[in-house]
Amino acid sequence: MDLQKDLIKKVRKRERLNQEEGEALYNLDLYTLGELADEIRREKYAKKSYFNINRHINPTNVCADICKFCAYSASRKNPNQYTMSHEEILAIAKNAVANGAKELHIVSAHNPNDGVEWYMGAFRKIRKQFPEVHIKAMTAAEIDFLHRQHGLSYDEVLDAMLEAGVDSMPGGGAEIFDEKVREYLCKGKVTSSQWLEIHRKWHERGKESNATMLFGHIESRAHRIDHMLRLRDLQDETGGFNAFIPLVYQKENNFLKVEQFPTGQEILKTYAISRILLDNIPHIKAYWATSTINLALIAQEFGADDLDGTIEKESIQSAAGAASAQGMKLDDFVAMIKNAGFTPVERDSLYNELKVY
Ligand code: V47
Repeated sequence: MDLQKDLIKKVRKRERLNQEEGEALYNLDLYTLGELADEIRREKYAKKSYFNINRHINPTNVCADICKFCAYSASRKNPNQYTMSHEEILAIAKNAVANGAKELHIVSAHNPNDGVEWYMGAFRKIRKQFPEVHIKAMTAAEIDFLHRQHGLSYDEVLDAMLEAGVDSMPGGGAEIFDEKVREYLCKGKVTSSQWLEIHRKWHERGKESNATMLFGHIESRAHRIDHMLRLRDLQDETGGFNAFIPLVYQKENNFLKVEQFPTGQEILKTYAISRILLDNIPHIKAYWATSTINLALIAQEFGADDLDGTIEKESIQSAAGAASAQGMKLDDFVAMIKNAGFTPVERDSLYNELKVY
């Protein structure tokens, strides 16, 4: 009991916690943990909850890599392969911008049939046609794939992205950093140290990115804490991460056999702990596509200050069972945040406030 009291005191004094203390946070009851995370959240953002008007575009599902948790990749359980042409991507972008999207979140599978120019050419054309839109594109996993497939160095891929007009990097491909779990989940894909190296290099170019963590499958609580602390270490060096996004594992149509799924309580604890541990990453995003919108709304009381966005269409998590295929209407989104007692704030991709509702 004394140990728990000491831990609570330490959090209230805003002292940094280590691996062991991070794990011990899970032993606090949900309400105490929520209160601690909420105190930090209020200190930073009061009752504001951020979101943006964005469109997810997933231009191909053909993938050379095999991740057991993935239901989106066409080379596994999904027989419906597709690869969009630049014209198709541009048409989606045009429609999205006309509907008010300020950010295009573009993430692809690792398609061995497409060259570097298929990726970069699409960004360049979007940039030319829609100079105002924020292009958030290319996970570290995709960058590593282009490096492996086409012999480019990470620097060369990152410079090509800059030249093509990419503004920021999404946080995908991080999964779980623990090497053993990672090898079982997605052997052959970008390693943990490579994922961190790529983000470091992007930050060194003065650019920002996000970081995800896929949880609720075969990982332990200790693995989650380890994942967060590796991100905290890099953030100490570069300061380039905007948001941490815990992605709740979706179980349909894939090859990962999971016996026990996290309870709502475990998911909320994980949001709260990330808020407490990641004292140097400004935003904690409850990505409603994987947490469900109801839990994302509650997560606002457990440290989360961001709900991603309206999404419009999404193919990766929805392939694995999430209810995000058609996105969310702006009015509904705003009303739900308000009804939950928070102030919806539309932001741009780098968290400048655009409109307070
Ligand atoms: O890295 C794949 C995940 C990620 C499943 O940066 C799954 O703002 C749950 O990176 N269950 C891609 N998740 C999505 C992503 C993202 C999403 C929202 C916002 C941002 C951001 C980034 O999707 C992959 C992988 O971890 N994923 N399969 C699944 N079955």
